[in-house]
Amino acid sequence: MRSNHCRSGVLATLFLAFILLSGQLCTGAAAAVLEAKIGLALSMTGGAAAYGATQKQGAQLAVDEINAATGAAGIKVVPVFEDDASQPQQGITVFNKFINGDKVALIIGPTLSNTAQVTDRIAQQAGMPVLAVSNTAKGITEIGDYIFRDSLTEMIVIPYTMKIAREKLGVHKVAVFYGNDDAFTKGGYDAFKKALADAHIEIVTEQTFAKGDRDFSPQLTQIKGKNPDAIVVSALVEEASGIVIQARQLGIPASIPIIGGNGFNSPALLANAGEAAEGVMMGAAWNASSILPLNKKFVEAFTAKYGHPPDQFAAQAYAGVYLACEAVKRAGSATDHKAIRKAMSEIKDLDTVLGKFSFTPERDADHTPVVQVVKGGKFAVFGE
Ligand code: 1QQ
Repeated sequence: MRSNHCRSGVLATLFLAFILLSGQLCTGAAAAVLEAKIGLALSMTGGAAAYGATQKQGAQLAVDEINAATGAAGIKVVPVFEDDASQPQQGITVFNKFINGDKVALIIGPTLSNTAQVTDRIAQQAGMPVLAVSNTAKGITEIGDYIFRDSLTEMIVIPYTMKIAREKLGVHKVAVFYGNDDAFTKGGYDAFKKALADAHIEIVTEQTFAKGDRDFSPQLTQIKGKNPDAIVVSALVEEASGIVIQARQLGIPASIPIIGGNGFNSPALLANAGEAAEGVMMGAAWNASSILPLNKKFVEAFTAKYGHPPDQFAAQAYAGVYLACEAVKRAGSATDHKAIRKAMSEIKDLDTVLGKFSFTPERDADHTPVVQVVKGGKFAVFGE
C-alpha cells in the first residue's frame, strides 16, 4: 500500500515534469537556446567595400532582431564578421579561420563571386555550408551541394533588363563594355551576350577594361563613334562610376542610356557619379519600394538604425541571416553541418524581404527581377 502510494507519487512527479517539459518545448519559452555562430566574410576594404558596408549593416540588423526575440525563436546568433578585403587570397584566410578556428555553423559571403569561386571550394571540401548573399556570377552553386545563394544571378536579371530596354526604349543596337579580369564582370558579359542574341539586339562594338582602370576614354571614344542605341556595361561599382561619368563628359548624351547589371545597384554609384548617373538603368533583385509587409518593416528599421535607406545588398544580407537561422533551427544543431545543409535545401516559401523564398534544386534564388533606373538621385523602379 505504502510502496504503491510512493510509486504513484513518483509517477505523478514524472508526469508533471513531462507536462512542464513538453510545454516548454512547444512554446520554446524556456527551452535551451540554440547558439549559432555564423561566419560572415564581407568586403570591408578593397574594390567591393561599398557593397560590404551595407551588407554588414543589413546582417547586423537581422542579428539584432533575432537575438531580441531569442525566447520565441529559440536561437541566438553569434556573428563573426571578417573582412575578405575584396581579394580571393584574404577570402581563403577568412574561410579557413571560420572552418578550423571559429567552427561556425555556416558561412555567409564572400561578397564577390571572384572570391567565392575559390573560397567555396574550400568550404565544399570541408562540408561547411555557405550562403552567398551577393554572388551573381554563373558557376558558384555548381561548386557543390554545400553552396547556396539568395542573390538572383545575372543569368536571370540581365535577359529581363534587355527585354525591357528593347520594348520600352527601342534599343536595337548596343555597345558592350566589360571587365575581363573578374568572375562577376566576365559572367555578366556572357549573360549580356546571350540575352542580346536572344532579343535580336545587335552588338556594334565590344570593349574591355581591367580592375583598377581609371581612364575609360579610349574605349568610350570608340563606342561613341559607333553610335549605339545604348551602352551595356558589366562592371563593379568603382569602375562603373568612372565609366558613367566619363561617358557623359565625352559628350555621349543621356538619350543613349547606360545599362548595367548587379554591380550598379550600390548607392556608391549615386554618390560617385552624381548628376551623370541620372537615367542609368540596371537589373536588380530588389527595390526599396517593394510593398511586401516584411520589406516595409525592414526599410523602416534599417533607416531608423543607420540614417539612410537600405540597398539591395543590405536586403539580401538581411534575408540571408534569417535563412541561415531558419536552417540551423530546423537542423536543431549549430554544429551538424550535414543537417544544416539538408535543412537549408528544404526551406520552402519562407517569408523574407525578397518575397516568399525557396531555393531551386540547384540551390539558387528564384524570384522576379526588377529593373531600376536612377531618378532624382535615387533607385526607382523603371516605368513607375
Ligand atoms: C558578384 C556581384 C557583385 C556585383 C556584387 C557583390 O554580384 O561579384 O557576384
